[in-house]
Amino acid sequence: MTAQPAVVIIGAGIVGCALSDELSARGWTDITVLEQGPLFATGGSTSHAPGLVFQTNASRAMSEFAAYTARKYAALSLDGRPCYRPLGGLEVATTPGRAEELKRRHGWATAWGIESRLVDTEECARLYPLLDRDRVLAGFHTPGDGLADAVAAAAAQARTASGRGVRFLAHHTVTAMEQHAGRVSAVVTDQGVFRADIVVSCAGFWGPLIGRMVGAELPLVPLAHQYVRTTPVPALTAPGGAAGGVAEDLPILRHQDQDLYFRRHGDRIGIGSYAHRPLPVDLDRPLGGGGGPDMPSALAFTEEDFEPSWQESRRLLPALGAAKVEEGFNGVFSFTSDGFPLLGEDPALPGFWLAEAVWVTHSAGAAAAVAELMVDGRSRFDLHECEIGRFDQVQLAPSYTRQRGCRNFVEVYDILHPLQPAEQPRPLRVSPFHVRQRELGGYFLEAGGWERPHWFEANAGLPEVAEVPGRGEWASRHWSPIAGAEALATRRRVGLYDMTPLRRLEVTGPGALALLQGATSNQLDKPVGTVTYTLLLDEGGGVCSDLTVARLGEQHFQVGANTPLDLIRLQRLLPEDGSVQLRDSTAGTCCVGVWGPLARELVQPLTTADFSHRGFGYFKARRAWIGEVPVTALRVSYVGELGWELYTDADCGLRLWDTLWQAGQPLGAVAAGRSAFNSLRLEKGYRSWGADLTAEHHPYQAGLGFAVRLDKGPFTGREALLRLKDAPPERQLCCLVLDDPSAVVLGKEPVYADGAPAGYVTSAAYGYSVGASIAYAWLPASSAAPGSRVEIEYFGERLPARVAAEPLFDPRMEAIRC
Ligand code: FFO
Repeated sequence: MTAQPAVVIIGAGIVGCALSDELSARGWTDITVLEQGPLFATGGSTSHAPGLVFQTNASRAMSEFAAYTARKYAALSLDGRPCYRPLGGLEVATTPGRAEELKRRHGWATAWGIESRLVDTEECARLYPLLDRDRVLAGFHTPGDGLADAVAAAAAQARTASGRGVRFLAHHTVTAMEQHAGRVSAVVTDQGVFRADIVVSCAGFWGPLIGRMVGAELPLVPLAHQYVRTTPVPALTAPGGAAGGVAEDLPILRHQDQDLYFRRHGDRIGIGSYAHRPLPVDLDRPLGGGGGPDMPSALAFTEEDFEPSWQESRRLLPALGAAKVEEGFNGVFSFTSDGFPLLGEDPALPGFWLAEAVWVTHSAGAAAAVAELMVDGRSRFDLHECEIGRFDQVQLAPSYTRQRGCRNFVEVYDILHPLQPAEQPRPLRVSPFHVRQRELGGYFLEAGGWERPHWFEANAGLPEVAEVPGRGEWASRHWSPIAGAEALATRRRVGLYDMTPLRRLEVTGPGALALLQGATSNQLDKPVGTVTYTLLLDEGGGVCSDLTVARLGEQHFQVGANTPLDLIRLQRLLPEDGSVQLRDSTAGTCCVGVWGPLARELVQPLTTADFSHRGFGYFKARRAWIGEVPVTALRVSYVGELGWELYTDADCGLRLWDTLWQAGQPLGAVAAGRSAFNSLRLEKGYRSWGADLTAEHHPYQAGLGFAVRLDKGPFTGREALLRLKDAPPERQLCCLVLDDPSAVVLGKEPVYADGAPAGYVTSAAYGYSVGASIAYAWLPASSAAPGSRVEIEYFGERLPARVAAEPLFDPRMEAIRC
């Protein structure tokens, strides 16, 4: 590919236009934007979008996309008309539960650097005089939120891009994609063929149709969502009228208790509703648009669906008075199975990129992220929640996408506990131990399609249960004191943990070592039988994943990984000579972690292999039989105890579990769940990639410098690390201990240093064996020294905490190297 690849962008909605601007601003100008409709009111979701930009989101990346969008559009104008009005955003609570939720949202905003404040009823009424103040309990105000004119913002960005040479072609319908030598090579339209080195689908809810042209099943479901405009509302215009006259700059408003949002259109109010039944759209049938030929994405209004929302709108805003719904439509836009956009390059087809399922709210930020990935190979945003390769095959089934997408529509404004799993479709993936886990009364939550026991009711009788302290209502959800007892039993005796969902990759062949050496940071050229903890880095030194690499043979490695993106990253580095084979072996195999001071007493009698400390050292691997079951045993423990991960094929899994279980009974072994697991690993200070660190962080600031060997030869990220090694890090991952051991936080809370927001919590748990409430957090270096005093804001309260020396448990490694 030349330095200036030929780029074809499909779709001139707000995402395609923003991307053309972001790419051309970075010097890429050989860009053609193909649009099936007219320019720039194309008829897609952008054309009917009400344009509200609420920045606050549980996801930091999504908040940052929105903040970027607000900043960018605030500086845009089209023919002298501004494209964005920073009217501020107001969310109101009409129930006590929502009032609490607004405090949590204020926490996210503060953690992610978005200006916001919690306001009382009076202030809500002052900001939004149309409200019925008797119904409003509290509010959350974000002054930087606002209203984008989506079509104008698209056009303005397109105009800038055109000035740099980008071409925009209306009325070009894409009909096929051509490929050459394993890459995308051209886009075929009804008006001719366009050669391309890179194709980016920004086709919005039509994305699945484009995906199909290259054999990709996109986890995107188009859903209709109702939007209406009222007849004129006198209170909006009458000075000194019912509402005492209403300022021009009425904020955008959300009433999440009833799934509603509101904006002003001059003397009218626009109302959007998520309160109705999900209305998925089948792209294989004519859309039956109510909005005319130029507005296929606006479907006919189904009045009966809106009726309850209209009544609720009138209750919240009595000033609607005699106004009526003047016009309405069911506007189609994109939902995904996990609520995040689809960004990045399709792992199966080099050159085919996606920027789909992006709402106007996030449009410029998501486009900037994709442009950065394309031009620089990395982005300033943490994209792991958004990258297209994040799904396993089971999560791409059309019926999965539809069920999850519809669920996300229903839950869009719901109060969601961080552990709350989706209920459908379940169970999807189960380990071979699932039947036993059910017999033991497992409390299952779901992650990545896997059923994962968080604790077992069968352990309710453990004496340790009485030692476990209580906690607040929110932190008690999806939690039980039994989990604490399982953690303590692990530290005192031994626990069996189902590690089957831990992703495993097999790397074999004459080039296997060289591939892994070049891809990761630690020295892997070690004797057969060695396990190494190592990091997958990007060119900038950002940590894309942390891995364990077990050398099972000269040319045979088993890699313990995190997400499907790890496999993709390694696949992209595969040599063309076929000297390396790489596959994900997670499905079809299973793993039990046997950990605790009695682990050796449990396992040794079951095997003829030597499991003594001398015979089987820490971070070593070997093949063995446990009873009749052939296993690969790794002496690795993410909970910080003596013990092994025992891997076998799925067919023998149940036998392995039963063998270990029986041998464990006289020793007081317990089956233990994820809840105990997470507590133990935080006590031990082990990082969880994706929560505690991401590609935004480099190893030194994350406390992982020990996994870097700069002298081992070239590897991705080495040059960057040479620069970063001695530079004092601006911020560091820190271990915090809360003063009040009964105050348990859950993650994503803001941390204050010297009274000002300074960082955010990544993971948190109560540490049962150390008797402390633990929170890991990113903090500026000035506040990162052990002993520093900080505060964690939790539901609006500031909880005092201190930075502690880590790890809290077994810093001298006596429990684990014995
Ligand atoms: N692979 C295996 N086999 N087991 C795991 O639990 C995990 N992980 C991720 C992904 N791969 C895995 C990696 N996270 C340690 C810390 C974090 C891990 C895995 C292992 C660990 O034992 N660190 C020790 C030893 C370091 C060393 O000797 O180099 C330490 O930091 O002291 C689970 O998420």
